[in-house]
Amino acid sequence: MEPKADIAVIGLAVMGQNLILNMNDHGFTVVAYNRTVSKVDEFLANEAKGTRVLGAHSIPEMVSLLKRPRRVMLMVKAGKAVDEFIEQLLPHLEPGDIIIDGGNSLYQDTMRRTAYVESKGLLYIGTGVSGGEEGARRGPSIMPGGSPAAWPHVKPIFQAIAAKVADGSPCCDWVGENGAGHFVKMTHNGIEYGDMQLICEAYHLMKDGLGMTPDEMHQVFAEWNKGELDSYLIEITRDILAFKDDDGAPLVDKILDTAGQKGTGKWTVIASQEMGIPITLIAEAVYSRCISAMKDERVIASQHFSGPKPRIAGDRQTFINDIRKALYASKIISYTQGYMLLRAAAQEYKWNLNYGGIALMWRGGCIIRSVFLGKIKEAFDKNPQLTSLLLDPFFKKEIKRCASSWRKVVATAVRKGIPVPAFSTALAFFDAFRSERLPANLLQAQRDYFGAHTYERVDKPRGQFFHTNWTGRGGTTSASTYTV
Ligand code: NBP
Repeated sequence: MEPKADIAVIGLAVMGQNLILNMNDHGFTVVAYNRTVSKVDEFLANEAKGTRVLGAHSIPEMVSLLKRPRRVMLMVKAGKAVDEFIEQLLPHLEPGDIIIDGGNSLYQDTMRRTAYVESKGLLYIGTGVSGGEEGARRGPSIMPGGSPAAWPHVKPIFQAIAAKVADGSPCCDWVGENGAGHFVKMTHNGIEYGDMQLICEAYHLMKDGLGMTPDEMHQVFAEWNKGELDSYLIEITRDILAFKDDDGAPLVDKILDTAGQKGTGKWTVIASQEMGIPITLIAEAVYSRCISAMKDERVIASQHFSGPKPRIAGDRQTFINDIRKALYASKIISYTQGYMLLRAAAQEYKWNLNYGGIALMWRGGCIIRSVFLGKIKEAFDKNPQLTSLLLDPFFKKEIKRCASSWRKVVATAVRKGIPVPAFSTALAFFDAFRSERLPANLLQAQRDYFGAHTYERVDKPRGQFFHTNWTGRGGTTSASTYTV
């Protein structure tokens, strides 16, 4: 019998199953396989019943059902499982066949795997898939990178199943070589951490500062979702705030205030540290989850320290508008920082990233989808060489429009003892970024004082380094000048 399947998907958890059904809806024949093989039959008998989906009970059977070049997509837990499946697949595949990893793999792993699989004559794709269960089923955002020669073979399937924006463009395009797709997905997840933290800080200010109920905040988020903040995360926050438990009380009030994390936010911050890019907002978002998880310690500390009364005086609606503008301005900073990281990675790894194309991929289907990303796409369409989003005329105008509200919200939160780490780090970044002169002259003097690390002078050309014998006891030898 002629092999007839277009693609195999390994991994029948929530993402794999829904992607398979999505591919099936778009006319592709998919073979399903899973480490625990009984899940294949369960899937065929339930979710995939009445579809064209085929089941395989072994890797050789799965491969025998595939058209050439064979396309095998892994939707399994990131890490060891991916390496193990690659090893199991290689003996059964041929040069030109394609292994695709659609999980949340670390981009350095994808770089290593691309080189390894290519060394065996095969092609490799590491792709970000965002949108959770609903996205996988109805249209995710897909961010593929890896072996460029694999892309034409995968493009028709990926672009068919991806989310589409209003003009029909798919939220999926080629990102770049080796780990580029997973790097972009990781940065997306980092930005998602930041967006979520900003919303939580707005909620905290309204709840404790303005004494608002979940129903009242539901109305505010419903309103915000009609304007510049229109996005999936604002929309789900609106719905969460209206959701009632069985007893009719708001469910959100009964959820323990400890946040979990699976690592992609942390990876983004590690990458930013390695590349020297100040991703301060995402870092605060990650640390905010960490401090939330220290519940027992917080409970003890709360018995030792009291703070100012949180209630904020003045016109409530005016302050709600200020919070909206503070959130919006902080979000602009977060995306500015995220794009700085993408630019640094592109330079480091020689990826030719299409920044507007990335905004388009994030515009629909994924968790950070928003109207705002359309504006980022416009900014890069107008100027593909844009070095900072803040310098785009639209975002420059928006930041200026929001600045006084942003300062008022951060200052009020500090006075009232309500933590707003993401709002305030965004403002601090903005103030530092717009400063022609920072106090690093003193810092460099300190470094030279204790470690002979040298300094440059304002009255001499850049690149000339000086050392001063500050105490009269030191010598004239300086340390070498390098930056890590
Ligand atoms: P999980 O991340 O829960 O992974 C479940 C799958 O991994 C099952 O097929 C399981 O097989 C397999 N697996 C595990 Br666990 N350990 C394995 C091992 N050592 N060897 C072989 N297979 C192993 O599923 P998911 O939530 O559908 O996510 C799949 C991938 O997509 C992950 O990388 C995830 O980070 C990423 N992702 C998830 C989401 C989301 O919203 N859930 C969104 C975007 C991306 P078994 O049935 O035999 O245990």
